[in-house]
Amino acid sequence: HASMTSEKKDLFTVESPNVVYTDDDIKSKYVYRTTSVSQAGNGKYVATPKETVYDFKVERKVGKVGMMLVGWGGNNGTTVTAGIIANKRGLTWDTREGPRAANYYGSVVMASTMKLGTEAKTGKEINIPFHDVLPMVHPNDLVIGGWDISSMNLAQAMDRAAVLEPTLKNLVKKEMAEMKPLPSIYYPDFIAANQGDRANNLIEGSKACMAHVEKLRKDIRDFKETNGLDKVIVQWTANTERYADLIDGVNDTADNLMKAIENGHPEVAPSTVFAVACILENAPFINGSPQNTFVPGAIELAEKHGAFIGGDDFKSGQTKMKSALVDFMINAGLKLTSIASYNHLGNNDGMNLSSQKQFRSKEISKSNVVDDMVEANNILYEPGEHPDHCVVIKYMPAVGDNKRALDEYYAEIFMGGHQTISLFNVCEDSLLASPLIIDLVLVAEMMTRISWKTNDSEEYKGFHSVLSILSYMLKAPLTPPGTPVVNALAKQRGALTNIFRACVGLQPESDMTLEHKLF
Ligand code: NAI
Ligand code: DG6
Repeated sequence: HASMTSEKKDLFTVESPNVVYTDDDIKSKYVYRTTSVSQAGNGKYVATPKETVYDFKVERKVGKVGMMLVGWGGNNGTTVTAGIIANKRGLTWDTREGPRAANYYGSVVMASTMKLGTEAKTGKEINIPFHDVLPMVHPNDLVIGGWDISSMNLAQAMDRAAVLEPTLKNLVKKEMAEMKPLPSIYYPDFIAANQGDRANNLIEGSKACMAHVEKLRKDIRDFKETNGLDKVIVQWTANTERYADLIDGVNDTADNLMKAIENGHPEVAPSTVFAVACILENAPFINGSPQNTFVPGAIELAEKHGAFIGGDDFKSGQTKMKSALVDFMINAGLKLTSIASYNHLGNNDGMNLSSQKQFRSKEISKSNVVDDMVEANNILYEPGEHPDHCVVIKYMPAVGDNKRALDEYYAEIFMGGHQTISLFNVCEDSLLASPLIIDLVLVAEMMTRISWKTNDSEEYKGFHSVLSILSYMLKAPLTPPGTPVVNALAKQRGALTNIFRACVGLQPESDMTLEHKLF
């Protein structure tokens, strides 16, 4: 159950000569074991075990953390805010099914556990909350703010979203009415024309310019100062934009992107302007929508400044299921031949996506999510062969936030037989997305306090600017340029949990359980 208080002591310590605790840090020496493969002349592979020793350092002081949402007055923004307030205050409310209490269900960090190890005496598995593996910020302690092109205060916006029970809304209404989104930048060409009516809270100007970058930077600094924050994490949970055209000389390099902003080039999206402002302000920026916010120039800018970025597009229901189910099917040796993915929804996101260019951004992020699993199995698939994959989204106002998703997975099985798996998934979209927003902030914040070095270097440094460790929460994971994208859900979770374990000098969870098999 959710705890109202965020204060707690370490749940465990690691007893090892490779792990040192000081008041400020946890330092670990970690042997990273991989397998290096080369192909011999005869076409055979040679696999060589490889060991690299890394030193990790985790800052133990969490500090005071702010979360700023772009699109704060939307369904996700209002739902996650109300959810955090409800958890902070330990609220319970009546529903037609009886009382309900605030929780963080759906958050990997707050509501899932990780195996710490095996109890010496009993051989019993000991599992601990994910949140206890490293010293992480508690969502109840986040200071929340943000921007929206709509001026509604958060209480009105929560009513407009029509996601939460009235009994719960009544309990948080007063606090939320005090919360007002900052004016934002609005370049009408990037989101659907049907959004125009709500755009009444705007910073002047309808294309990118340095004044916009500077204003957003100032907003972040002011928020930090007013609330006495140590750091701010910014997340785009605003409308899905259309893709920006990739143009040489405009958004291909960091310098060109900055020049394009100075010159007011019309192909620079609002989300990219936010990304640039955050990079320059060294505030981690995560894109929860599918558009190509991180044009090559934005990635290069982040690398230059050593600023953290992550994206793209929250992976909440249909796609999360897909990246788990396809992982299972292909790894079970079943030849998936087609996926038909249909959904309809009636919230403002659905209305925006009813416009072709914005739908296209979502179609791209929803379509590439099985590529790595297909490519990895050269028994089932010839090079270049791919299952048919069709994505349809329809706007159906009546169902509101209660998205309906229907999927048919069609596979070839033993001896030319067929298997059809049909899924029907119904739930409030924003109640799945809100915990992801929390996880993304918590993990991104954690990454600002982890550094590493190799044996032969003196200086610790941060992880790469592109935080691919966030992949589990995202449909189209952004990875450092030239590095592979992993979509398989189990592998994504493995990366997240095992990197956290490595930071306290623990081996990856191998699931071999030899202790129960060899005696
Ligand atoms: P929403 O339409 O309710 O909220 C978006 C908010 O962004 C609106 O309040 C709008 O006024 C505001 N906005 C638009 N342009 C803006 C700008 N330039 N600056 C500041 N605010 C701006 O949508 P919802 O349901 O909250 O979803 C938000 C985003 O998250 C969408 O792009 C959606 O595709 C994406 N997403 C949602 C998921 C879910 O399960 N709810 C999952 C995956 C992605
Ligand atoms: C229609 O599909 C609306 C979208 O914003 C999705 O609800 C959202 O991207 C979540 O998608 P998924 O595939 O993770 O459920």
